[in-house]
Amino acid sequence: MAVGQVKTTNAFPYNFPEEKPNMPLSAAMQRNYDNYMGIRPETNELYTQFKYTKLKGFDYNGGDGTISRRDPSKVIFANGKYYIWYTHRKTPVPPIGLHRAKESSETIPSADWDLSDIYYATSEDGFTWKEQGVAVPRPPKPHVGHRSVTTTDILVFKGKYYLYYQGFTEAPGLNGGDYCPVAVSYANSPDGPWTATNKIVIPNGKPGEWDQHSIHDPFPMVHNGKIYLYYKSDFGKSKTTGMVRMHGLAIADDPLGPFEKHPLNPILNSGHETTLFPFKEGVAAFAIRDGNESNTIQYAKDWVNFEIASTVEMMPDAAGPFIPDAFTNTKKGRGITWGISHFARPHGDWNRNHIILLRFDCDLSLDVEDKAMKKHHIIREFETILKHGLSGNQKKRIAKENEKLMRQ
Ligand code: AAL
Repeated sequence: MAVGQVKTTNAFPYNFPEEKPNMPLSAAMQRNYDNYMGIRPETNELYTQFKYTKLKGFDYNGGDGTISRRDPSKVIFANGKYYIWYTHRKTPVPPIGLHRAKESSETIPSADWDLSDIYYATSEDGFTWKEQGVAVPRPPKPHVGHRSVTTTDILVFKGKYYLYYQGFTEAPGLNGGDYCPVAVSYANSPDGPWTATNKIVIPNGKPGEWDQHSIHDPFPMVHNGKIYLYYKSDFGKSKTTGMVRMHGLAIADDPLGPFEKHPLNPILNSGHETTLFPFKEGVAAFAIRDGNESNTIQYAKDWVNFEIASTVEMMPDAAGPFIPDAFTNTKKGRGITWGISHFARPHGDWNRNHIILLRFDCDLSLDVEDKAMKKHHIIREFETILKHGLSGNQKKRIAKENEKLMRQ
């Protein structure tokens, strides 16, 4: 062969074939055709960017850490307006931290979600909100949740409203991390009044089981005429590693239970708070922040066995999307375009620790075609990169490695 000539047989074409070509393909190319809803992010219905907007209408006492709003429910539309429910903490002092839980009291919170009640707010545009006050307060002792009721989510089923939430009977952190099962309250209207069952509806696992300490972030939807409630648990802490966070599923015929935990739990190996929505015949889930597959959106055709559907950036924390078909028992989920999420320590100061609610927008919808949301690569500020600088110890380690090489 002459110099400069390349021997190619059957090279992959320059014009990207929309269909999987009939030719030998690498594992990566097989995956690109087989595993995603589009062969590039622009055509992948489960790929999106996220845009953020500050909400109007909430006061945080100048951000001094005495008021927190976090872990919003999904958004629902009822009575001509949008509704959200969320954890609301108003304490004389900011939280002292999980590691100092023993110093907490009836007025001094350990974690940001300690000593909290469930509040709600309404809006006509999703940007300006009016806080309506408490929906579910902490019940009196000894009922589940008397220490704190937090991290709620809403279900609408056969004309009734149900709020599921974490019920604490001790300060978070007292026994390492959180210790909480899930409780439920119900009402005939989203404005209440709410009746607390004062019973545990999703219990912690038995000692030794993965979800023995916490049932976090309950997230109910309706599928196959049943309540499909996804949740997260923290587990697997060892001497050298932190907690693992994975998600499970519990299913019931009746919103008040009994709920049966799925035998394949955990069903999502990554993620922190739960965010899901019906999509086509299946369900899509956000895997944010933690785990081998964090920063992905995943899809389970059968609502149980999830596969990675896209890799995304800057995902919303604790997102509660507006999901018009969350409770319609749909087999043709249409997806989502916005919701409410939260942002921790907007000022970056642990001594004034609190969380604020925030709006996110995206295009994970079969009904919207927003090209700007399908762009890839977020341009980061130089300052952000510099904040992730090397520590003193890392610099010392590098100096040692250099020295070792020089001596050779
Ligand atoms: C989160 C959630 C749960 C945890 C705590 C408050 O964001 O996973 O709600 O208990 O942190």
